[in-house]
Amino acid sequence: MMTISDLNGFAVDLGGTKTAAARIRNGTIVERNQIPTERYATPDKQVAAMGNLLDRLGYQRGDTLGVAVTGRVDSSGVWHAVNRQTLAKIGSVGIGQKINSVIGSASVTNDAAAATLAEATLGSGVGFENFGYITVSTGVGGGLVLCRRLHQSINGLAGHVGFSSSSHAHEMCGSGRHGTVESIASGNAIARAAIKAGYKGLDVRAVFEQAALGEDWAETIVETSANAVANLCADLATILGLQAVALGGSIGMATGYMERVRAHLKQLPNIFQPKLVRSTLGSDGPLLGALLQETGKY
Ligand code: BMX
Repeated sequence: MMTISDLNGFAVDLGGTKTAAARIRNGTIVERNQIPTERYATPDKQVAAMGNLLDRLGYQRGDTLGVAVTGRVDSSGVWHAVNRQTLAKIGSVGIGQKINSVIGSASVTNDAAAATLAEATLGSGVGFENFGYITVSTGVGGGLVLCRRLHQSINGLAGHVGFSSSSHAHEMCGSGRHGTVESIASGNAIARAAIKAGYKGLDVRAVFEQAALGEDWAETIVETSANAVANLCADLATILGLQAVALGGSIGMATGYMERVRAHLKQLPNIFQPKLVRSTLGSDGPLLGALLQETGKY
């Protein structure tokens, strides 16, 4: 596996549930701080939170900094939450400019795209010409490497695989699109399904524990999520000829989840089954990828 020994600097990962910052030396995270993400915080508050985390790591204006955020970031550096239920106050935010004036110069990229870049450069995607990454987390995000390049679009939506439709999904998604993969498979969807099943107050971890104990209602919820993600993998392989898909995110990497996805994939004809691999970088992926993006070392 390739290592990037001269990857040095700082990175921030603002996800739907947590915001993390890291100091990176020779391609390795040497120090990290994390706080819960405030769902209803204004853009200014989100940037202030990033700045506080970086201060604690010794960041100083002028240091190399890469930032990854949940939501799409267009080519002008404007940040939009695609799913407004995840970040209520993020409409069209000139995030690049804000970070520049409050913290310092940084490139800003989508969190899953950053993780994809890191996996393709340093992790589970090394060696594949056409590779996909899916994070099953607060939302369902992703990224695509086509002909060894991270595929990006002017509007920043490319790779947002969680907003494709699923035959398993029947509800409105916070993106405004009906029946998306995210609306049935994500952490938020699993928590909503538990409430609907009459188990208010249980978090996603508890739903997984109940599924492992053989509770039918929880088993159905987790299985439906895994089935939707398996079919997403098959769709991506069909449309793009992906050789491999890596699964990441707190749910994607939860014990037994990938095995469930694999079992559903195995029911399909071989040609629709990309190689399914586990993310090797885990929650370090968006941080390393954000810095890779900033330094252009990929
Ligand atoms: C959503 C979308 C993506 C993001 C993905 C995973 C929003 C706010 N986010 O699909 O941009 O990459 O979730 O994000 O629209 P996470 O918050 O689960 O890490």
